[in-house]
Amino acid sequence: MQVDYNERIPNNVSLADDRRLLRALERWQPAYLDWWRDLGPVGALQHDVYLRTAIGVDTDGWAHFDYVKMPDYRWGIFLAEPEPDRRINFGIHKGEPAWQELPGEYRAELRRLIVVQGDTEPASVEQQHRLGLTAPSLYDLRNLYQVNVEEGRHLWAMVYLLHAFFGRDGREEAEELLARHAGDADKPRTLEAFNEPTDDWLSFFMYTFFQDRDGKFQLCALAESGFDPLSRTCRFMLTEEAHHMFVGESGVMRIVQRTCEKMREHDTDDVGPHGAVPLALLQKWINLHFSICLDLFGAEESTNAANYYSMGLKGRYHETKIDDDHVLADRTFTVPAMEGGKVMSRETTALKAMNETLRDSYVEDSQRGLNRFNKMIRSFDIDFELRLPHRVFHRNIGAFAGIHAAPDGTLVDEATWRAKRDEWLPSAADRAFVEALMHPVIEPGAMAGWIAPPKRGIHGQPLDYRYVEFH
Ligand code: BYC
Ligand code: FE
Ligand code: FE
Repeated sequence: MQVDYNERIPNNVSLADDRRLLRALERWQPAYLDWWRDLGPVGALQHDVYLRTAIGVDTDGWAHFDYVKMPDYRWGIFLAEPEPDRRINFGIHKGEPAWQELPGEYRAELRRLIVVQGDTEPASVEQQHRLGLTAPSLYDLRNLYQVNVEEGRHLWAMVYLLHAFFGRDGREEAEELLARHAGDADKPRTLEAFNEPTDDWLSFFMYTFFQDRDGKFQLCALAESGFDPLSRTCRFMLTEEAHHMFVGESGVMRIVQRTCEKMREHDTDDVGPHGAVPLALLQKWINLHFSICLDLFGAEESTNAANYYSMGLKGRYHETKIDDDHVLADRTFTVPAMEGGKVMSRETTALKAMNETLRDSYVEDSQRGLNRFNKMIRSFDIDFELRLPHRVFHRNIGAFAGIHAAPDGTLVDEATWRAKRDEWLPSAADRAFVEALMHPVIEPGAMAGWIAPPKRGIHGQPLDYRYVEFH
């Protein structure tokens, strides 16, 4: 399905046929652009950036690549093609036709899910606001901007659902999505990880590796929704998300590679003085980002999550590929828990354990990524393994919130935690070291010393292509 670019808001949802909705979105559009100017990539309004834009929604050939000034990016509304005769695949409505209109009895729950999802998208752009000032290459700068414009489009996706299906309170929520800001003392973003500073490129690559991966899993769960417009929106968002995962994984991999090269060259673990990021420091960044992202899945036992599932609103990862009854009425599930001051496990209902089930899939997927980093390290004959910290480490949501534990899961007292904190998580000195490495590299083809060049350029272009033209 081609997208109509003659419209002010490109879309494949026949916006032109719904004047009220069109007018509402056209009123929101200037507020969005103002927000982009204030809190989008800093100092980048005039840059020409080699960006991809969606021109269709089928997996082959949806993208068009060209120079665009970011404020002119064609943010629009794209839903994946409808599946003929799609059914609700899980929960108490299993087998009924998927809802094409908002199911009135679940209005509050759907609104909440859509608002929470929508809140994260502009939050990420705000968190990454200043990174363009210190990009390690034009290639990376362009990738940052690509991620930023697509997160902006993900906001459009949720705002469309709010405007199209929720009337007046949907429009109010859409305004609020531009009024809360990452890290704002009075009006912060909803989920904690979306208020954390992300000021250096090591953090950016960890963010796109770990936090966008939460995005992938949450979107996959919402793509299973019985509310078909939400499902179709998320399915198209996931095609964009794949690139964010790539940016994160290849970014961390290139840092690991450069570090290993320097370790071999200088025969030392301490590559800091040689302008690279020591593996021990990478481990601390992993400890931080992984633990705050585990929190994004919510509590181990959650009535909200049970309800979302039973109502048919939010499924499991790859729901339809799972071999069970998809109702789970009397199934149980074992979740980790604190009992008598110890980390134990306990049995709960499969429904209440939905958050934990999704978190399990996430942990597995993250581990696969780390395995690839470790393979790179081994290829240099270096005896070091990057590890995901234990789930109880540094948690702030759920059963382990506020528990003091080492990265291997050993519980420790508060004094030990305080004494060891800087060995386990980025310290002020580590942050200062990483910040000192961050210098903008803007010569085409040149690369900062702490990161290896990518394997190939973007869309068949050479590595020394001018991915960003400054004006
Ligand atoms: N921070 O029953 P529980 C992305 C609250 S990322 C603060 O477990 P539930 C992206 C919770 O709200 C994907 N508060 O909650 C990535 C609840 O509050 P109430 C974003 C938290 O609802 C990178 C209470 O604690 N999408 O797309 O089962 C770049 C009890 O918890 C947090 C979604 O998250 C937290 N981390 O689970 C750009 C999908 N966790 O009701 C974009 C939609 C929990 O007691 N959201 N709380 O006041 C959901 O499915 C669920 O809301 C959550 C929470 C999984 C987030
Ligand atoms: Fe997103
Ligand atoms: Fe993303």
